[in-house]
Amino acid sequence: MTHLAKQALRAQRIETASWAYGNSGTRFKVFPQEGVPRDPYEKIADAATVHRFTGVAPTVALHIPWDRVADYAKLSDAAAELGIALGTINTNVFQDNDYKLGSVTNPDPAIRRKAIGHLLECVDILDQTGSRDLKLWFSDGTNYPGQDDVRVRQDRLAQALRETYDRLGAHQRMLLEYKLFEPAFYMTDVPDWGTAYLHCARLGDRAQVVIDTGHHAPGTNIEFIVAVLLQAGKLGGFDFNSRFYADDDLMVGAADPFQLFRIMHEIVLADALNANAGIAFMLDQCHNIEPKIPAVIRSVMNVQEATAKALLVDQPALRAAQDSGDVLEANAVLMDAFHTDVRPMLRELREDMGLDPDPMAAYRRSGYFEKVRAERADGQAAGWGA
Ligand code: PSV
Ligand code: MN
Ligand code: MN
Repeated sequence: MTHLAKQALRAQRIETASWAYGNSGTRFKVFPQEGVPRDPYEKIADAATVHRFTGVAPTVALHIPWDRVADYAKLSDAAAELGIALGTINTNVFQDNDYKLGSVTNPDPAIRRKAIGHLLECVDILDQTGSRDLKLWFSDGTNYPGQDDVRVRQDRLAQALRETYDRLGAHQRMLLEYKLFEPAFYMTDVPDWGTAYLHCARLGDRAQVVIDTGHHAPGTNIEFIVAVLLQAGKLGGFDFNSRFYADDDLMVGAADPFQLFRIMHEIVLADALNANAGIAFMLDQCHNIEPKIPAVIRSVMNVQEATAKALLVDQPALRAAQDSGDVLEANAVLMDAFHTDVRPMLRELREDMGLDPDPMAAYRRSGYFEKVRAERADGQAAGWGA
């Protein structure tokens, strides 16, 4: 591996999600786990543990109100003491009885006002945590044809986004996430990258699109969306996870490592890996049956492996094959990189970084799980929605 590729991997940053450390499940059942954090401070401690063993996950995203605390500056200080920082602030306008017919697109102006109030409150939180990004995902939509007017709802959405965007500070960004369906089953108000792009384009430079890899129809060419948004300067970041069927929120790289490689190849081609490019590489996952901290470590490693392979693509050879119309050679150049076993290189890199080459084994040996299992035996575990 070239020196430059190693440098890029060393500088890579992956943000973990606070909710990945808490209990989660499907609508059928949440299987509680031992040692799960009881509050945002303990979630941060778990995120710091992932960073300690991987060296590339120095920020953790919060979800409000799941991570509501009285003093965000204090939470930020606690994170700093553990060697990490608070990252993206995720809004939540999908878990209140008032939002049955939508939040910012609800037909009732009082409910729209309440939802916008939450978005603005989250910008206040950005100010306190020093975070850069506000991430918006709306469950808004309709279940039945005729239930509401599509264009009127788009106007309501645009107004809410405008008011929130105008409240952002100069160094803050708004990241708009789309999702094909669920919980709305007929029509979702932000169902695809085109709709998200349209709203962001109208708002201005600091509004960008987030690609959650689990939010597309089967067979969607996600790397194409990545390429197009990158070219338009409108890709703000990723919510990484894997899907077999719908929005499964499984570990990234578990279902389709080739897809993850193809996505990272587009990122590398556009030189968008480094922090200056402003792409947030976040995990949005739930570990329902597997132990949570090792699952997050595994996910971080999966992103690193896909990235390393993307960095190995022989770009001059690829370009030459493309330019000469050599279909098979172009494909072979890409596949050679994908089939390379990059794990030995990543072990070397970790050693260079002063880390254990095997983060999973190092975590297991550390005794962290046994420690928190004992410490957190009393009290209510934090969960999805808690
Ligand atoms: C919605 O499915 C989503 O992907 C959004 O990012 C939410 O904030 C998150 O899941 C909650 O887990
Ligand atoms: Mn997401
Ligand atoms: Mn999702």
